[in-house]
Amino acid sequence: MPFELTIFEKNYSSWSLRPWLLLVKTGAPFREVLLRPSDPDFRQVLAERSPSGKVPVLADGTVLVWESLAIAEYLAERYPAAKLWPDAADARAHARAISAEMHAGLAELRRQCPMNLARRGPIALDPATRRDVERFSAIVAETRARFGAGGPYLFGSFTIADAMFAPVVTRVISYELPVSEVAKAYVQAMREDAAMDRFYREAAVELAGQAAQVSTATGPETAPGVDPRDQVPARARWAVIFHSQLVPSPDGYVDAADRMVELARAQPGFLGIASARGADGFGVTVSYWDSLDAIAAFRRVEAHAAVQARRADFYASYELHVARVERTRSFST
Ligand SMILES: N[C@@H](CCC(=O)N[C@@H](CS)C(=O)NCC(=O)O)C(=O)O
Repeated sequence: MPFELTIFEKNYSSWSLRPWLLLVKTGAPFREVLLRPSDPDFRQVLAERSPSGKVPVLADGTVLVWESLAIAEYLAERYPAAKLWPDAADARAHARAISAEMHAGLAELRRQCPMNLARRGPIALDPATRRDVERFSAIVAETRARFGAGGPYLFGSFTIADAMFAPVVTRVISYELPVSEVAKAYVQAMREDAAMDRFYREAAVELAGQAAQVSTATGPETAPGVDPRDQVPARARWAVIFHSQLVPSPDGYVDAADRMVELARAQPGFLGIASARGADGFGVTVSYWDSLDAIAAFRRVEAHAAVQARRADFYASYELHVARVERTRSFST
């Protein structure tokens, strides 16, 4: 029976990327179960498939493995020939240390730069995020110098450590993060990896498929931070409608708006966003959520409150409405 790997949408799910890459590297046949937060029975299916209520989850017959590092260890044991850990004991210890550090750390980088494969463009980094980016460069430099001879990956050939850092690699690309030259070369090698490239391509296909089922707001100009490929899922249940008039040349607004969209995307229960703003500074943003709780939780996010505290710097006026989505229709050519 082939493995079954339960994951979320590839464009956004950093945790899904890691075991997916490793499964591809083993060459083992596997069936992918893709869950979308916009599916009506999403919570129920997730609860049935995952003891922790999170993805990824690997099912091997009756054996169920959740947590990405545990899945990686399981695959390394099942497929010794794939050499998912380095052979030498010192390299293996180092690989385990940096993999665990990644699994438990680099939190600010993960928070400020959520994975979004379709995104391109820099943002203003918080000091703590900058430190995480520097730590990434340092890890790559040390690991490549000590163990990297023999190939372009951290330990020469592809290992679990590369899979663990793969989502950081995508963030370096998406947010054009300032990394060292050695780290840049590593990021490029990872992006060119055949399995990684397949993940990017499949993510793009999934996004395009979503776009085909949705209705899209149009306007003279896309608001800052909103990726035009982020579309509104057909089964959204709650909408937050925000219309606003900007003050002339609001200082820092573009970064703040960009940040809000990234934060929203990282929230459980976020389904999509559509936004447009005219040259006169009047704009409408509609975000879609799976519950009122999700909207309330987003309101409580600290960074959100920080932007609200600056609202007089950005807005001459705004109105915000929370509405239930009763029906959705879509059209696309
Ligand atoms: N430590 C876990 C983290 C898994 C995780 O946070 N997964 C996210 C998706 S990328 C999730 O399932 N979130 C669902 C939720 O929080 O409702 C691992 O290594 O697998």
